[in-house]
Amino acid sequence: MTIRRPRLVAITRSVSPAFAECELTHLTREPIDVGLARRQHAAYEALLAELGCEVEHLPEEPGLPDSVFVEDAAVVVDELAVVTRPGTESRRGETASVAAALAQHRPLGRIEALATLDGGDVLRIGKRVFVGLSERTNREGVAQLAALLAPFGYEVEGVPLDGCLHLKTAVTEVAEGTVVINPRWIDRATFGAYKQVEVDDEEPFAANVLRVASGNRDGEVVVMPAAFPRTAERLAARGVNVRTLDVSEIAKAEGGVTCCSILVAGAPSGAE
Ligand code: CIR
Repeated sequence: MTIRRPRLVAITRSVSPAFAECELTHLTREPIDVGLARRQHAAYEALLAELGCEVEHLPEEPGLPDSVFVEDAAVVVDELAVVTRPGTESRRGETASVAAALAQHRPLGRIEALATLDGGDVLRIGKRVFVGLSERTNREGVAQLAALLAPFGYEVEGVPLDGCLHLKTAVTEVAEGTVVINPRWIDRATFGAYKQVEVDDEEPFAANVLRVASGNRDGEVVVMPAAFPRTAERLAARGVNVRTLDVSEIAKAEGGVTCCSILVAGAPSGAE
């Protein structure tokens, strides 16, 4: 029998040798073991592959410390990929190679100066697109994204946040209609239309989880850092299929599990 599975491409890039010089906004700099970060990142890619993603690994960028965080360079919906203009100067060089990779999968749109927008600030839930008004993303960035996505029926809204780097540091979708949220950084009322699972008080960074729906035998899986077992337990109690990874070195760079990939859903592929 032929089973037709939806393709799910995961665009990734290895940890730069300059990773220890990453940008930091809310965290204090701690020594980063770049070798360990690379092994943790390789395990992340291996897990995505195991979950049924086709991993498209971009070449390393030795001069761009934060280039492993590909999520910030683009926003992808079914109809379009929007190449961002990252809010920090040191990261603007990351977008060209990501755009070239995405051009194989989607028509491209672009956020233009003087707008700024980091992909980590963009949370799409169905046709609603929430955009964090963070230190990286300005109102012009929200307006340009809204104009690019409006023809496809997406409603884009700017959302204030406080105390964390990106919107998706504070909230992500874990299952259809359910978010995991840290209400200290974001107003819960903004997400009042969804069921909410709060992070454990001792795990403020646990709201950044990666939902992978690749249609493989495990069904839908939520990937999250192993450092947050209490929140993982809360999600598992709701029936979420959680897989954890040790990403300690990536966390020291203020990154999480969504930041290290861009998931691009594709047409069904003939399989088995
Ligand atoms: C930065 O400050 O830009 C990086 N050190 C961390 C970016 C993390 N990206 C993300 O949450 N989407």
